[in-house]
Amino acid sequence: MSKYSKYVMQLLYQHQSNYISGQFIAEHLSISRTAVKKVIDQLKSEGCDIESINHKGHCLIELPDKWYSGIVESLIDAQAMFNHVEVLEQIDSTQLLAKQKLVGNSETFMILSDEQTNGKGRFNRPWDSPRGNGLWMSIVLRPKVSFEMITKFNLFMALGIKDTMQRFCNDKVTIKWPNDIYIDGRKACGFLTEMVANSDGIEAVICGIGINMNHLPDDFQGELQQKATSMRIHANQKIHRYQLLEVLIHQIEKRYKQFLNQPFSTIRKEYIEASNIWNRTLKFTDNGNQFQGEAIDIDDEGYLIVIDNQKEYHKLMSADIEL
Ligand code: BT5
Repeated sequence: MSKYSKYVMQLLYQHQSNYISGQFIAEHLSISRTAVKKVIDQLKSEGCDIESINHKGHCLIELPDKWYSGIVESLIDAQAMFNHVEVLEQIDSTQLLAKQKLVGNSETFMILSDEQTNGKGRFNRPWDSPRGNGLWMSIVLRPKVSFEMITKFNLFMALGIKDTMQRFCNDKVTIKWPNDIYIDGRKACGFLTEMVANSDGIEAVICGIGINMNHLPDDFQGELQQKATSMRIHANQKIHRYQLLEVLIHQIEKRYKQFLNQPFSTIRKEYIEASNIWNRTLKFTDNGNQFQGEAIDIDDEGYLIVIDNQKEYHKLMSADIEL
């Protein structure tokens, strides 16, 4: 990709639905009109819907269905939450890259990739992240809090992600404590929060979010055919990735501010109402210990209170739950 393609895309996006001339772009970027034409041709060959009319210029007719840093940066700039953003076509895992990139600096940032070849869930489980259909992203934040707060962070993020997805879906979007977002009994999103901490507190929080955005039922393979779903299936239309990203970043920012300033108790009721684990027998795995029981509450600290089949109480900070 030409080094100017980012800036040409940025200009086209900023003037979206208007025509901008090759001359205008050339002057803006201090490059020749021939160079501009080359970049525009390249973007078109990648599938971008750009209309070029003689004496009028170029117009981005529709936002592309692929991440472009020129557009993502314009969206993120407006939010001012991250120092920088990285947009990739392919990576093993945005989460692994984020963990490498946070070392030796104190920056906040976001990494998005069209595809992950080795996406990871919790406990190193695989996360299916094919090209085109998903939002695969990791964010790095630097809250000045103690490391016990990481669980609270995860609870706030869950509501932000759930609210974002609900904005686009007709069916009810719910949280499966602590790390999944469900629609109609199937998993549509998984997220995980990791951290780098020392005795003074947290150095960085790394939150990886995988949202099945535009899969059709046949796009899921193997066990996922029975277990997974996507936003599109419950929106009855294709999801515009940049609209989704914009709402998601806005929600993350809102919930992050809440996390920094409010105790979990202020969102506890909202979280309980958004959860799909109540009034049913569940299978729990907590540190290798398996039992069946019923979740009865989430307390003010964010612990899940469970009563097992032997009528014993458990207070869980994190666990695997099978619905
Ligand atoms: C999660 O783990 O649900 C957290 C997933 C986080 C993925 C994001 S994508 C961006 C960032 N980069 C990464 O490498 N990771 C993060 P867990 O609760 O362990 O769930 C994993 C299980 O979900 C797998 O064992 C499968 O059963 C199922 N699964 C895998 N891919 C899926 C998908 N695309 N949709 C629904 N379920 C999936």
